[in-house]
Amino acid sequence: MNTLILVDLQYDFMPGGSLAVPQGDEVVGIANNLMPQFDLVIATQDWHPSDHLSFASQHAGQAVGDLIQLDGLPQVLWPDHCIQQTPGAQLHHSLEQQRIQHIVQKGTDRTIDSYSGFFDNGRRQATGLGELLQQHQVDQVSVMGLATDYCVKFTALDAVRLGLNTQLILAGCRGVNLQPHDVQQAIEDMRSAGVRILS
Ligand code: VGL
Ligand code: ZN
Repeated sequence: MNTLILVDLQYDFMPGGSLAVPQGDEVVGIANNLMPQFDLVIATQDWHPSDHLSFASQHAGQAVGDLIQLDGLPQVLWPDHCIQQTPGAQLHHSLEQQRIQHIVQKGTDRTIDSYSGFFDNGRRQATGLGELLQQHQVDQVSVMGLATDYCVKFTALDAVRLGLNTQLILAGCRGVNLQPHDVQQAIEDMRSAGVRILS
């Protein structure tokens, strides 16, 4: 099974969204062009409760971009984003959703963030994506979406750790770059972990 994983193609990560990734909207058309080449297409969806503890708004005296400790894990604080049932959490309307067989939601536990589509950041709970791929006997995945330096990176790294042959479709990714070289570092981290970078 040749599988495409589309990471977080949601309005809050698009220009105008609350956690906008520069040029994030450019990858929607790339996803549409690629989907017909795959046997299985899965999308992840960041899906937070409104009081999620990754939101700066939940921490008095803290600002967006601050780094805190959350239940023993480092946590960057974000603007409120991808709140369940809100327009910002919806997948972009131009994305051809009839080609997507499964949507995997993540970040639903208030107390822990989940960048990877497979596990939360503490690897305490699985989302079901790993089992889903196993059921479909997937051994090869291609990953693209938003954002390169967060959810794409951790999804690709977990895919490799689970033994999947993993490719990053670089043209289909855009990053946040909270620090100037975060995207470049993320690409290096993925490459050295064994992700094949397609450019
Ligand atoms: C993401 C930050 C917070 C992402 C999700 O999709 O990369 N980044 N939540
Ligand atoms: Zn999030």
